[in-house]
Amino acid sequence: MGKAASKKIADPFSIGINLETGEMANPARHLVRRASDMRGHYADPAALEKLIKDQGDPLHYEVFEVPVPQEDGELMYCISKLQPGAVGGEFFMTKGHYHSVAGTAEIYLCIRGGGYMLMKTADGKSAAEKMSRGRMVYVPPFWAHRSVNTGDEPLISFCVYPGHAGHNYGDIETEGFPRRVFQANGQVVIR
Ligand code: S6P
Ligand code: ZN
Repeated sequence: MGKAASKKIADPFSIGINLETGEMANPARHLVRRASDMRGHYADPAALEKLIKDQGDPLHYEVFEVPVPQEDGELMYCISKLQPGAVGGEFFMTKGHYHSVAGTAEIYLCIRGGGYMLMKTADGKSAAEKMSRGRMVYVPPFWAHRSVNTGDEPLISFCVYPGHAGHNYGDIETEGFPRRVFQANGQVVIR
């Protein structure tokens, strides 16, 4: 008897995603991160505090999801929407995470805006892949990933990853990523 026979088989479904705005029909989960949620992540903490004070703790990024069972064999999907801006010259970015089940990959299809996906492994490798409309970034198993918006409009991506992957913020808050993305004299600079 196959595995499917021992488990209730779910019904297929489909949803609409607006490819201009990233809006997902009836998202069941809406994660919101504001500037104050990003403490500890930018190179210039004083600039972040100034932004929080001057701009009333502005929206940083949102994730819209319709959760599927968090099980091996399922595929979780979401829309990630990262606002444009900078903190002390460092472009707005997501916190970044490994997956709790470290050997699980993720696909990001950029549908609007531009930026980079910064990635690192626990044993010291580092990578940056460009994100732009119509470009797909493959995050292999074991790579922590953080997106960075270098444009002047929201960076919107459609993400797909295994249902049981989970999030592990591990060493991100203490060590960050080896590379950061800044604006300098109107240029995008990865240091
Ligand atoms: C999940 C996927 C995204 C991120 C989202 C927020 O594996 O990579 O849904 O959760 O972009 O990022 P973070 O780093 O704050 O969880
Ligand atoms: Zn992920």
